[in-house]
Amino acid sequence: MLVLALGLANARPAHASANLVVNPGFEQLGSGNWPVCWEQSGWGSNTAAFSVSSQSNTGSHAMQITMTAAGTGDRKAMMTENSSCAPAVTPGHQYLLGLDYMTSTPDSVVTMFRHDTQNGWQYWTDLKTLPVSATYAQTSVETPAIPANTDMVTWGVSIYGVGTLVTDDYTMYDATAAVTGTGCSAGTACTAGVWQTLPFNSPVRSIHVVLLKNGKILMVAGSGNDPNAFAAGTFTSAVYDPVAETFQVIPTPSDMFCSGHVQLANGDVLILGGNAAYPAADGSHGYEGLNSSYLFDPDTNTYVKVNNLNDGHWYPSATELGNGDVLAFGGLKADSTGSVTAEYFSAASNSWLPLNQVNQTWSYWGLYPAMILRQDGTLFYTGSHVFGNNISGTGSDLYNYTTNTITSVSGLQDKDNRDQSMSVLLPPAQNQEVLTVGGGNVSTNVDANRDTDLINLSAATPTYTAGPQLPQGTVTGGATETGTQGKMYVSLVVLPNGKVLETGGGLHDREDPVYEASMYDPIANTFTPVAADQVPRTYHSSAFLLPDGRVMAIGNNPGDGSFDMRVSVYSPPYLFDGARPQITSVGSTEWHYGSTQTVTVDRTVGTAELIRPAAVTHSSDPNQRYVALPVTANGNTLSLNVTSNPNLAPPGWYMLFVTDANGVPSVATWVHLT
Ligand SMILES: [Cu+2]
Repeated sequence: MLVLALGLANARPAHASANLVVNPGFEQLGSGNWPVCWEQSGWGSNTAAFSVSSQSNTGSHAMQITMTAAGTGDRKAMMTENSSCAPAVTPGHQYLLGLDYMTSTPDSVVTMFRHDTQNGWQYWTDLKTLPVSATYAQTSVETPAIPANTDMVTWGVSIYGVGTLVTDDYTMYDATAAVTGTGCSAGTACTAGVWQTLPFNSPVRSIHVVLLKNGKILMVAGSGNDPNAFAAGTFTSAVYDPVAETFQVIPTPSDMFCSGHVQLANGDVLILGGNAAYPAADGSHGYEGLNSSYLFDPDTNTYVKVNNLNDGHWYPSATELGNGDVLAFGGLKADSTGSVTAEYFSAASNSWLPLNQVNQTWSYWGLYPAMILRQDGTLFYTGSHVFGNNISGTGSDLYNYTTNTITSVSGLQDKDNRDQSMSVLLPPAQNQEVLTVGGGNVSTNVDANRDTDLINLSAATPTYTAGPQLPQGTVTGGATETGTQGKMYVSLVVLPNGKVLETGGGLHDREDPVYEASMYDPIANTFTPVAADQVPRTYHSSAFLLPDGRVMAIGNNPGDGSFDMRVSVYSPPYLFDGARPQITSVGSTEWHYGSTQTVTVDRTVGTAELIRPAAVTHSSDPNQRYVALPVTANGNTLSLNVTSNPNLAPPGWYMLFVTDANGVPSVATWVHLT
């Protein structure tokens, strides 16, 4: 049974880094209704009882320890000593610890353990005795510099006198004073980053992921590729709060399994199509596309129906235009054949236009065709799609909706083996360069390839050219890929340092996951291997940027029909490379095209950028983009130049990052561009 927790407003100030404590408010309960990532600890001769208390500071739970007989030693609730739960730390850094507490005994003290890379877990230090308080008090303490050879710590509050201690809302931030040029002391994390498998699972089959304007994450399963759930009419989705680490399951009105999705200018999520039927046992029909459409409102966490599409669409893609309208294409229609109907959502009328008001070329663009908006307002079909051969011709086109014309683009390598490839508009969007990576073919079941292709869309005649080959990884069992073996269902994630994380995927459709990740540098045109996610991420998986600068990966639906509910989080090398800059104020969060915006920061930064929040599924997020904001600095006050071209940054909510000269980004602030 899933424990629901409604996030309450958190009065804490913003911090420059992510909270390193997992399950900080005890909202995630595991076996025995005990908080995941917390363990009962202590030593000596005394009598005490642990319990999860409803006397919470925020959320629903708090941690209570009552000592009825003191003697020797202590009792404490500690973060569990494993890599999923214990905060990872960097030697030499200092950390600011915080919590809310009530205690009736003066014998309560914040206690810290460290994990020595040679000698294992050991007691490190006591940090602060907590004054008696009958109501919730907030306390914080800074650690000494972390000793050498320490990669993780745990901490908690020890009680060693008779009384009751209640604690909640633990925080831990890297508080290292700003230093530049001192380099990274975190070992391999400095170049490879670190993956963490979270200690709790998604409550739903997270096939679709949309990052919302409030920093929470909509995860949509619909029937979740489970015909029994479909037959029972059981459709699910959930909203995950990555700060509180809580899930809220959302009533879901239709089977949005393999639908399309895109954020509108106001932050609502437009969801289109989905699954009207699973294939019939007698083979009389295949998957059938749904023609219904909904808006998901992040303010109320509800779906509101809008008018139907003109056609059914299972596996459609949707691209927001510079005027805030949406063009959608592709997928299978109600009779299981490919839909050739372009669909146009008018933001002004909040509805899909009737067929006679939509320009049509009656072209078939495939399933989840990657349609990227160009700076001139036309679209680029990159060649990335799902299931079988590509469209006929060269497999890639320029498409002008207004003039209703299509121009083929040459140069895409091996165009019929780009099924389940991924494309991304490279940072910055102003350069108009697209990268397409990998792919295979579900019908012929060839090994997925290592091809990458680059194109400059601002050229007079844009033409793909071959890029460097993808690095190779290992498959299950540990064998290393050879020859031309690469990946399909690969994910590409734009990062605030202007690079692109390439992660996940498999050698074949729904099987043979490949364990490999790399960092693509658009300036050097190189892929540099980094640490790999240890969870397989193939069919129905997604990876996406979090507002705190980490990357989350979720989902995997192998051929046996199972679904991997684990959640991975990647901390890129930039999170280990010195202190992070901080956005200390934003003049306004309502931004307009062509304006100059003022923000203040805590120290010198190099760049500022807007990154559009993810709306990703099936290696497809054609709206993903990083828009550079030219900076004029006057001390710590920055004037940011906002593009006057809405086609470079379609209207909506964006994550504003600042990044220092070493590529270390701030945590994002949300701004609304219209
Ligand atoms: Cu699917």
